[in-house]
Amino acid sequence: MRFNSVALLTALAAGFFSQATFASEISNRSPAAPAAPDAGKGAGSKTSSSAAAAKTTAAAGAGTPPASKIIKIVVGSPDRNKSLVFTPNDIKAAPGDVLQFQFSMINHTVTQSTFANPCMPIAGSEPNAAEIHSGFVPVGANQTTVTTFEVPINNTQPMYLYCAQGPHCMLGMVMTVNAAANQSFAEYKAAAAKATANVPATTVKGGVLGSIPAADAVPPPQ
Ligand SMILES: *[C@@H]1O[C@H](CO)[C@@H](O)[C@H](O)[C@H]1NC(C)=O
Ligand SMILES: *[C@@H]1O[C@H](CO)[C@@H](O)[C@H](O)[C@H]1NC(C)=O
Ligand SMILES: *[C@@H]1O[C@H](CO)[C@@H](O)[C@H](O)[C@H]1NC(C)=O
Ligand SMILES: *[C@@H]1O[C@H](CO)[C@@H](O)[C@H](O)[C@H]1NC(C)=O
Ligand SMILES: *[C@@H]1O[C@H](CO)[C@@H](O)[C@H](O)[C@H]1NC(C)=O
Ligand SMILES: [Cu+2]
Repeated sequence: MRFNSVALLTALAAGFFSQATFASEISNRSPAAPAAPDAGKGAGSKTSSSAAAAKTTAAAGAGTPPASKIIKIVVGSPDRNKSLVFTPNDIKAAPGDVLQFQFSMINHTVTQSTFANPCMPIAGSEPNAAEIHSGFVPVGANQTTVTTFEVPINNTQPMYLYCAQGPHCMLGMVMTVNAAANQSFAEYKAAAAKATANVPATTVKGGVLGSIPAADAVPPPQ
């Protein structure tokens, strides 16, 4: 555990982002949204172990393709009142790149769906697909580390990703990687807004959980 006790974790989670604030954020975004989940209940059992590998980009010689890069994605936003987003949320990535999701606030997931069935795990639509799911990553107040989920990119196939917490997917907490022109981020987000359920995947898959010092995360916690 990253925390001293379940009680401390629960207190931190509740104090960090109160129900009132959460409800107000939800209502600002969508009056018709389902009720917010109980932010303070339960305790995550995630054991974020070793620090993420300090990846360095490979030295690129003349004439070689661009070096692979780490693409940092904040699961949230610097503006906590508009934090139910991925930042950035519509990206291009090349084979060899690594998506580094940084869980800086609240209690989110990054989970893969198909374009056609947003807010649903991809395995429900394509049982043999590679699947991305970070699991729920709660963040306590004043945490000195930020949990990361690193996903290596193997091809240029479009990926459609969402947060499976409460109604976050319907509220626009979605993102695309190499989205097709005719299956764009905007179209995916619009389809997600009409989803009737937000379903997490069952197993952490497709990436590696780790942690980095909070001071190294973008944006640094306030
Ligand atoms: C995070 O969210 C999940 C799903 O709603 C919940 O089961 C878990 O208890 C939450 N963790 C914390 C610490 O609030
Ligand atoms: C964020 O929301 C809180 C609660 O609704 C409000 O008091 C505060 O002024 C807001 N901050 C900004 C920058 O809008
Ligand atoms: C977090 O830090 C702030 C500012 O230093 C402090 O006021 C607050 O009590 C701390 N919260 C917890 C749960 O430690
Ligand atoms: C999107 O365009 C590609 C070709 O560029 C085509 O194969 C595919 O069927 C199109 N998808 C939709 C949903 O129109
Ligand atoms: C790329 O391949 C690795 C190793 O099989 C896998 O863990 C990862 O999830 C794959 N990336 C994507 C985006 O599917
Ligand atoms: Cu979320």
